Amino acid sequence: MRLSRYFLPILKENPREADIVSHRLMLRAGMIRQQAAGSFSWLPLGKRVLDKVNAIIREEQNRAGAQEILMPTIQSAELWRESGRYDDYGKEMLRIQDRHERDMLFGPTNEEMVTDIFRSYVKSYKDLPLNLYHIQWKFRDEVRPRFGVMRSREFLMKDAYSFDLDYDGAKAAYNRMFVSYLRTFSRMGLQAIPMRADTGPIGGDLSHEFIILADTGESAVFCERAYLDMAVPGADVNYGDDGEIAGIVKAWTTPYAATDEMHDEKAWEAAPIEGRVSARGIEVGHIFHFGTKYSKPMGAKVTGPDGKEHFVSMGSYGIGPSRLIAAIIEASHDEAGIIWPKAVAPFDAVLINMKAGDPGCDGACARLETGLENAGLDVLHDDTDDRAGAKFATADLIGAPWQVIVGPRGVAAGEVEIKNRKTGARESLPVEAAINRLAQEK
Ligand code: 5CA
Repeated sequence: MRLSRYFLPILKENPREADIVSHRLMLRAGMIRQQAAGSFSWLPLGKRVLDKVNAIIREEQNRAGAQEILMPTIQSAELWRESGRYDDYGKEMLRIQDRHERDMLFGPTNEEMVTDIFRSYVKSYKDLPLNLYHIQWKFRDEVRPRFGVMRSREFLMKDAYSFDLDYDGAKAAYNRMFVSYLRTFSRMGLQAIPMRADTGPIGGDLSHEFIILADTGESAVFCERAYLDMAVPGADVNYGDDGEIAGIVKAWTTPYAATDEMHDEKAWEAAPIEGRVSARGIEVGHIFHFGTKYSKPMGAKVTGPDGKEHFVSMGSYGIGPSRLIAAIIEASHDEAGIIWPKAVAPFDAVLINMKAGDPGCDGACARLETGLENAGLDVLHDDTDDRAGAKFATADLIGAPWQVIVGPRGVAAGEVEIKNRKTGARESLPVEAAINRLAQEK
């Protein structure tokens, strides 16, 4: 991709409306644009990151046995009257009427709709377990939308919903999602800690929030340091083995970890004092078991092996991909800009032509661009005639893991420079060697 053709509206000045670093950097790097309070467009650079984040979420949901669907954003109030939540949800729900004056709403979540899908088709325990998810826009009329995409009104959510015959089945489904969340966040370079959490308007009796520790986080959290050294299960984890999965969940729920609302001072004081971390955190995922809260009022039941009808036991499992991107930036940046973890970087490398128009530099850049792309890397080629200083600042700001710097002196000596964005380490090497090196690092 040539930067001269790429829509990358970089801001030189710090935007005044941004209070936290992720919001500031997302605006400055031309990733997002605010359209109204708490509502954002995703520009090309931001959309690339969003797609990478969603791809990881999908892979890990599918690996854990969930199946992707896509439900509408606009829902009928009728369904929500069945569960009783139409009145309960309050002002956060955006209520709409269509031309026939039918009550509609912009979905803040999808428990009712997915329960309706389930009850229309599934009648026997033999079709269980079932877990359906989608990645879809939600709207919540937050009192205080703030911090950019961290707490917005319209935001993307991956929401999964599990259906099981009984509590044991539902607990196994909950555990599978728990483990898939550990893998999902870790693949994005994040250390997410599962914490006992309040269930709020979703309801139920068992719930964990997945929290990234960060000073700018909205929640006060309490956990043991032990979490910071725990190994996340590998891709070979066996989701078909309920015992193995339950073992992982046990290990990850044994040290103390709770959000403010669920904090238990007594249990906390029982933990060794030097291991206690009292911090702030960003909630990037939230999982719930709520049993028959929706299946009972909405009549979602199956025939069990005993020949009798059972209301299915359900859970729901959310991740906020848009918030996640802000959380990744909060966790990984420096003075100069964003430092993307490899797995979610919008580009693998920025190729900087220090003297566009110089035949030697142009030729080396063309070879590098083709070579790197053939090796499977996404490259942003800065072919503009900006000053070198501005080019370096842009490359640092948008935070691709590698920069390849091509200048007339290096080219005369047959070499280009590569720079690691995270460590700042630089190395000079011939074009072919640079291509091989970055291909290996990918
Ligand atoms: N139906 C359940 C689980 S699918 C649910 O709605 N859970 S939730 O309310 O906890 O939201 C799930 C995730 O969406 C949160 O963990 C968070 O990452 C994200 N999220 C929630 N509200 C916002 C918001 N206002 N802005 C950005 N992301 C949000």
